[in-house]
Amino acid sequence: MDTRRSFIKKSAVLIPAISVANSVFSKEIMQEKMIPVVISTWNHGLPANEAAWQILEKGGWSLDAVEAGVRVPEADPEVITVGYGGIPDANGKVTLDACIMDEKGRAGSVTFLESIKHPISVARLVMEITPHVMLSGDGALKFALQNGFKKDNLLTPKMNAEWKKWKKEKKAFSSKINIENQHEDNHDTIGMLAIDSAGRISGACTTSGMGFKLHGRVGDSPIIGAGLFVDGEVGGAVATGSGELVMKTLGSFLVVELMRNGKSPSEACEEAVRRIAHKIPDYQNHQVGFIALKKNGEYGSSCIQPGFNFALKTNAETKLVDVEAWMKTL
Ligand code: SD4
Repeated sequence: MDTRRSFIKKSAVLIPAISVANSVFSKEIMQEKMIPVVISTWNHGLPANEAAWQILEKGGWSLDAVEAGVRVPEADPEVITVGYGGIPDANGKVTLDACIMDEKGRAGSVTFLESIKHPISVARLVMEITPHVMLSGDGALKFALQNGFKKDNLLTPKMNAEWKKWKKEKKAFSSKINIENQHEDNHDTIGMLAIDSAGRISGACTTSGMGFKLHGRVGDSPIIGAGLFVDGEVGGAVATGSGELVMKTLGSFLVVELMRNGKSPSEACEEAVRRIAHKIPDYQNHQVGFIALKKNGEYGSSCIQPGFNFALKTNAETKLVDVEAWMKTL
């Protein structure tokens, strides 16, 4: 079901080495090497980054890139945690959350949206043609249909069978997720951050959320400041994992604010993980991963448990980076 853990385990090298960062020359080298850049959560980020890169390499806008990027797993029925083919909720409905944000701080979001394959594009339209940030449920669906989106059945036969099995077994709801060796395969949002060659940063986040969640549950992913935050003067961050923990600590906003105050992306992500551990008593039963990108192209990540990784693409490299778990450093 999930090939993420089959990737080699190694510590992330999160900060590209720049030895003479103060000279004009080195700044030029840095720009050339580190921008454009795209990072995204989990191994489904690899094909998503490729789609984003097609726009970035032509000098396109990072907003177009992140939208195009996350549409890849949204449309892929094999990715069971995003869009079409996502794990349904307790009522057997696939309900989707997504949001998008650009370098000017413009933001759009949809929550609890059914029957639309590309919630990220609806979120972008909310941002572009309404005075609002967030539309939810039926209202979001009506808005999408009025604006030319078409209805699809997002529940694949495979996921319908999984749901029936889940119902029959009457398994107690579990929010344990993304944890190596105890994996329930029920989360794995894609969050993506990109900086284009003009230095503009954008982010997108889209998910079917926690598998077999209560009907109506909305996670962190469509909440600006929780699942995603971008500040064009600083950088951006996205979260994945147990949304409830991220919402209670406003994780992505926190990461960006820490970077504003001088922390590196890795330090900022680690501090946000530490905040969760400090505030939430049963954090050991959960996974949360953050990825962050600074305006200069520097990137970083941290997570609670082993098993989290993110995909990176720059002019120089394309790779999947395994992230060292914060709990392992204790
Ligand atoms: C949620 N944060 O709905 C999302 C799920 C997720 O990796 O990110 N999974 O809580």
